[in-house]
Amino acid sequence: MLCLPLLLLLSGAALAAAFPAASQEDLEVKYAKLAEKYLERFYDLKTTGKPMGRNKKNNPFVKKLQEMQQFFGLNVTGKLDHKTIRMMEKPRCGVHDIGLYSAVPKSVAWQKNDITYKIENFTPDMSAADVESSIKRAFKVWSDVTPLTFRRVYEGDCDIEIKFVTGDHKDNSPFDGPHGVLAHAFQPGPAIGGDTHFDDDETFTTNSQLYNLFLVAAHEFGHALGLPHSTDQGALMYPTYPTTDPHNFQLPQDDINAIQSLYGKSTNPVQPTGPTTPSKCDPNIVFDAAMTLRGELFFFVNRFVLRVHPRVGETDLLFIQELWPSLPNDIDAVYENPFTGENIVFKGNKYWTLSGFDVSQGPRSIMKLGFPKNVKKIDAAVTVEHLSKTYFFVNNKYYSYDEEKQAMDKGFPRFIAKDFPGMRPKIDAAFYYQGLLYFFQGEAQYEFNTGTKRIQQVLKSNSWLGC
Ligand SMILES: [Ca+2]
Ligand SMILES: [Ca+2]
Ligand SMILES: [Ca+2]
Ligand SMILES: [Zn+2]
Ligand SMILES: [Zn+2]
Repeated sequence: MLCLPLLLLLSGAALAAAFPAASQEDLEVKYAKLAEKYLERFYDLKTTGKPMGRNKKNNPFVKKLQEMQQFFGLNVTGKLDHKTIRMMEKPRCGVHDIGLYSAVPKSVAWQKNDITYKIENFTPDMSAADVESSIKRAFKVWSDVTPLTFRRVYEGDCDIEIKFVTGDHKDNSPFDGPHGVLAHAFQPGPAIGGDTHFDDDETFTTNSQLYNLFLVAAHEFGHALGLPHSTDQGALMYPTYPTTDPHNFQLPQDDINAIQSLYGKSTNPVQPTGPTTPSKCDPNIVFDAAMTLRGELFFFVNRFVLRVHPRVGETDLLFIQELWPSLPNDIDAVYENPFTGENIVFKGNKYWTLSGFDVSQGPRSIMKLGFPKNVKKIDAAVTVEHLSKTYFFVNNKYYSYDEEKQAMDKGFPRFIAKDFPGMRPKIDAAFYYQGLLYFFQGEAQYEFNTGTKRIQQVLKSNSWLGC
């Protein structure tokens, strides 16, 4: 199940490259229905039941499609391209992306801090105790960052009524069977206000199998408390099912800001903070690691990877685990071994071997590569292809690994400053591209020529990202 989105992603990219013209028409025909339904449901497109033309001026379909592309940070083309279709096919929340909250001028928040909830029924997918603890933990996500408290009641009135239902369940928002819409919730208010419904045609879980009930519930309770969808791809309130390890979940800063704007700050003396989503055009962007892979460039930043086709100039922001589900976040270093086609990823004193998009081995100890015991972490790694050497940068020194002999070179570590004149420690990330080395340090990037041993150019760290 987990590898399905990736397969779509790869085949989609390949198709787009191979048949650009023919496939656009095919896409429009093949996915017209899906797209109309999607835009009707989430973007308030008015349909007549008849197929919609595409060519009229001020075409409502095109307008709504552009709105959707804008919301998800896609290229705003007004056309059904592969990326747009892929986004529409993702499992998501049933609440509108626009309209629902903007129609209400303000104060969709509860006018009190003690909120009550009731669990009306349970899903057969999990034990009752697991449902209860997932729900409790999902509320805690929000009570940890606000003055709100959540109290469970077993009968009588409550604010947030929680139910597992299927298909049409008499609230004008029928569920759609497996996948697609996973759940929905109503904004604060009397009666149905705040109520949260889960589509029981889904399989709900306590682990990283689809769909983790805690993650779905935490998102829905955001709505039940008055939050709309966020356009921040890393936010819990982004409309699609999150690519996040449910066991190490941390509420992103975007969601903390949103909920605190409704209910105020936490009563904790130390204000909680959360992870932020990198923005490729942020001039202060700093990379954890960088690599090439089959001609593309990959820049790692906390939970994310920015994937760039240098020729096309398009940049995609993806979760690391969307591409490599078993890799950790916050990696230290990565390099492509051009001789084996493998990529090696480092975090702390461990490394993983990737072959394409599969993790083929690991984690293993870096001592296996010949590092001495005192090396606990690698700052950056890069293979210089024409020398058959891989350099590992550790503080102010570097190690050289012979890819042919598969062993560390003698006489290392050496000082970075000595062999890479002009480069100061520490190096954040490095990659090798078309005969040149690129070093990243804070917001700066150094283009280094190994032949002349000189820095040829100083660039901004995000110069590859098409800003
Ligand atoms: Ca209610
Ligand atoms: Ca569904
Ligand atoms: Ca690094
Ligand atoms: Zn939602
Ligand atoms: Zn419902």
